[in-house]
Amino acid sequence: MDSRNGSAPQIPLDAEMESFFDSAPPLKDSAGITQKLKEFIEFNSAPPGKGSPRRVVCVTSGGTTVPLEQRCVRYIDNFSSGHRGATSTEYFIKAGYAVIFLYRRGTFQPYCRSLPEDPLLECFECSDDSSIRVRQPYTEAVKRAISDHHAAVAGGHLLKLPFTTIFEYLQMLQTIAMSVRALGSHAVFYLAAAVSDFYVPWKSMAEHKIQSASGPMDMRLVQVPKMLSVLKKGWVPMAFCISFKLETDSKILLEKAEMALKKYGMHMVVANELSTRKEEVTVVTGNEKILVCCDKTQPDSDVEKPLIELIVGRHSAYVKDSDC
Ligand code: 9Z3
Repeated sequence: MDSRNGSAPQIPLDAEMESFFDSAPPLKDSAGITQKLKEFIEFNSAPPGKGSPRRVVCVTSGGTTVPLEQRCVRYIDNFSSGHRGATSTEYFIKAGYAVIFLYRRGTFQPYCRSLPEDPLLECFECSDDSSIRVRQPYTEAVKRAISDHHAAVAGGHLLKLPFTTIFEYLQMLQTIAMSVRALGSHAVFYLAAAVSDFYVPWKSMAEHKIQSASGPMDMRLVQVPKMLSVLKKGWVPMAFCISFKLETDSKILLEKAEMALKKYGMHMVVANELSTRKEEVTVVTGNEKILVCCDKTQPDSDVEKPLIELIVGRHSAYVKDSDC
């Protein structure tokens, strides 16, 4: 276990993972993040209205970057918009969960779906008395976004933690795992972020901007250690874990998802294809393959609504089983 996580229990990492964490640049404001998590979990374990404790889900969202230089000018990125994570967060909160939203800076945010992406300023206008007004077609959408977002954040049910690089992502995921570990089966990991498979180890990375004058460049990328197994088998053995499998070739998708389920000990793997990911996914469990689709007869329907309903049902059954 990395000493940067202070009082967390000592959990052995495999050699690859250990070398990843040892060589990673220290996470900025690690103590502040740990403190925010502690307060968030305490608050949701004993809500002020004395209702029952909320279940906690960590939703990861957006893609990780792989820096090519320590003083980073260039990096490798991926396509993920963060739409899946942001939308799923809204449904988890609606279902009564407290959400730790671990998201890539600049990607989609919960409750902003119905606002214009570009430019957001489109929604507003200055009136004659120099106050700012929401323009007519957007009034309802902006009101709803503000009040839902405020209810979630100010109500203490949504904690947003941003990352950019693969180093930050894995260190933060570990910190979150250690923070929710004591919740046992009441904790859920919903790993929708598109995580880089390869990275440049910090120690072998150029410090300064790579120069082009010397012609073509050779660069060795090392495989990112498979944190799914460490997460499930080491950090949070009792948590309910859902990972995602993305492919562009439908012929190998389900086979790969089944392999991930077994290899990493996930409870569910959500299989999706790049081009149809917004319309349908297949949820792979130990003995089922469940096709989940958006309702194409409804104008604003999305696949996350039935997906989160399915997950919440399965998680409830898991909690019941674990409590017996
Ligand atoms: C997913 O498969 C997500 O569903 C998407 C969502 C990234 C496709 P968007 O952010 O897209 O809404 O634009 N996430 C996981 C992708 C991934 O990296 N999976 C790894 C793999 O396939 C396992 S952790 O090997």
